[in-house]
Amino acid sequence: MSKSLNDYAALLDAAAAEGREVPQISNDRAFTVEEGYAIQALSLARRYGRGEKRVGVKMGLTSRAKMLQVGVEDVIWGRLTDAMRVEEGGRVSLSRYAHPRVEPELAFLMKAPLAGEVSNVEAMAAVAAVAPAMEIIDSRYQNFKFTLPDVVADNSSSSGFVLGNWAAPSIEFSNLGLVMEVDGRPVQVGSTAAILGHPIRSLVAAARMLARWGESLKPGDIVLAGGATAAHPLAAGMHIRTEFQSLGAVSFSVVE
Ligand code: OOG
Ligand code: MG
Repeated sequence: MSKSLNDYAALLDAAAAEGREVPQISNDRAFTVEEGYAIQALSLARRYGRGEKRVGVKMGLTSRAKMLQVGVEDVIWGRLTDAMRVEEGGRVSLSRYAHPRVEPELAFLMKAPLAGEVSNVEAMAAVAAVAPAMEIIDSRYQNFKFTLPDVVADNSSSSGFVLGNWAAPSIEFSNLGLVMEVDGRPVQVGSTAAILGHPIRSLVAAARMLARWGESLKPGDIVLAGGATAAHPLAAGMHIRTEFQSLGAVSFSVVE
């Protein structure tokens, strides 16, 4: 008998909880992006059932560099929970992950609800603050390889995030230079402009895409706009720091 969507959700949830790899669902059977989002919702329901709280969403594949790195060319989204939050300047343990990578992102903090078709101006008006951020992504699939429905089912590879200090949204954040360093050596250099030409477009896309799934952005939600550069693999002993023009820096260390 073939597996149900809930069976795949259970499989991916267990893989994420234990930091291990599973085969791609698309090796098993053909499935749609819609089914991918259904699996994601079922898998996150398991996390909420264990007491984790939804704190926002992450947008993915909003830059060319990211699309090229993983070979998927559609904007995607996933859910963030409180358990994924890494304290600024804190430590992450590799044992929690299968093959983690880190990427520089911009984060939004919402002050008003946002849902459906909205303009850039309407999206801006719903933002309380912006912050420099990094996302730790960890595909649960072998070799970090997946199709669009696969990655969507896997909560869009989401597994951790770290936020720097919040700044007023009146700061011009459309084209801020950023440098991501490992142990003081630059490994990625870019700009927030790589995120859909302007990161606010990622928030507009979030409002539209969530609405399709009966979800919406709420006051207090965090929204990660998507990686501005390709992601960098993590290894034990690394100190990762990203400095953003005007916004300051965000950092963490990696331990065994
Ligand atoms: C998919 C998630 C993409 C981003 O910021 O573009 C993403 C992946 O790269 O595994 O988080
Ligand atoms: Mg990301």
